[in-house]
Amino acid sequence: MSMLTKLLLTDLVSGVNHVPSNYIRPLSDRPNLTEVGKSEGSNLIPVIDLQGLYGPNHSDLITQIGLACQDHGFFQVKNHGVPEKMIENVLQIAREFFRLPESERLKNYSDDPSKTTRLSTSFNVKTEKVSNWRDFLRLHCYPLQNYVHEWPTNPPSFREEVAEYCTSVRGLVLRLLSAISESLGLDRDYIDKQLGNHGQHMAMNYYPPCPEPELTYGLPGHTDPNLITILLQDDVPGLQVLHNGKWVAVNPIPNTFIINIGDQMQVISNDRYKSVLHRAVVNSNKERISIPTFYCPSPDALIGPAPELIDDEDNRPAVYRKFTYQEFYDKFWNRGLATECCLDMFKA
Ligand SMILES: *[C@@H]1O[C@H](CO)[C@@H](O)[C@H](O)[C@H]1NC(C)=O
Ligand SMILES: *[C@@H]1O[C@H](CO)[C@@H](O)[C@H](O)[C@H]1NC(C)=O
Ligand SMILES: *[C@@H]1O[C@H](CO)[C@@H](O)[C@H](O)[C@H]1NC(C)=O
Ligand SMILES: O=C(O)CCC(=O)C(=O)O
Repeated sequence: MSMLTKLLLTDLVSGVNHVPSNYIRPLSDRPNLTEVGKSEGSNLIPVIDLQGLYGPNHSDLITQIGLACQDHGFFQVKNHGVPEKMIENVLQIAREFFRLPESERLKNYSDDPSKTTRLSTSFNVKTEKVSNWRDFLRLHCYPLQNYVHEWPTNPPSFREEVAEYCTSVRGLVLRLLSAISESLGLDRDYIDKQLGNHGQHMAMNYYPPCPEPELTYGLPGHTDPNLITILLQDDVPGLQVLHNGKWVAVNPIPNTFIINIGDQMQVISNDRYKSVLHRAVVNSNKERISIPTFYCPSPDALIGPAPELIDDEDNRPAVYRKFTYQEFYDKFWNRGLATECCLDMFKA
């Protein structure tokens, strides 16, 4: 048996007709794939055109962004400034990486979440009871020069192309942080200044086709522990967001990023903006790739509600105590993607 054991899902699944038992969720915890709404009408995850951010419609755009953060915790952006070619390239590189021979991919395998560059599977194989239908390559990418030398060298253009993508996405993040600060009535550089030296991580998620997608998840419902996430998905649906108690599918729109508020933004905004549950489901026909960029404080940064958003007389006391991002992040990885929000452990 041990000779057949595979570290990565990608190498385990070719040719299986059934989901192996360790991927099967208990009955009460399976995705009901027929009960999912579409992102349209009153479920609509807003699509915001960032072109308007620097023109006469500036304040209108700030209002739209603020409402999306408050009501959905999610929005989509177009005219975001990241070149289309760069987006195509990074998706193609991820696709090629997961197609490399097992021995080549395994050069980067690790099940230790504290490693800054690693290929792994599921979520946290050391702590979880049920596995998830996903392999992922996780990279730290800011400051770039501290990490690029750890990245894969195969495909040969990996380091160069992914580095360019990371830098471009970081520019988008900084523009969004300024807009979000403004939408909260804070100085435009307020959030930027709370993040210490800043951190940027990225995942390349690979979800192979699954023979029985109703039994398992690519990723079960979770909120993101970081500040803000910039998600790129390929053209295969799979992302679902919880809105008004219902799961809503956010189907791909070409050349559009999905932005979601993470736990740290919920804290800084003193609960005005919401870090919302989302999940990835799998399908029986097609592999799916998604590439989230997780922007975060540096580990030593002290995070807490913005003083301007606390008012003890006006029924807005501080909802959270202050903590370092390191403390939060350790709790997140050790807890194993439980749906109950990690944030509850940091209430004032
Ligand atoms: C899924 O949801 C539909 C619609 O609400 C319901 O009819 C069906 O019984 C549910 N399926 C399962 C397996 O729970
Ligand atoms: C500003 O917004 C209005 C209404 O949404 C739109 O018609 C107009 O084209 C926008 N102007 C610019 C410069 O984007
Ligand atoms: C990842 O793999 C590349 C080869 O593609 C190697 O040069 C690099 O050192 C590996 N990084 C880690 C952290 O194992
Ligand atoms: O694959 C997706 O669309 C969602 C990915 C995600 O939520 C994550 O990596 O945390």
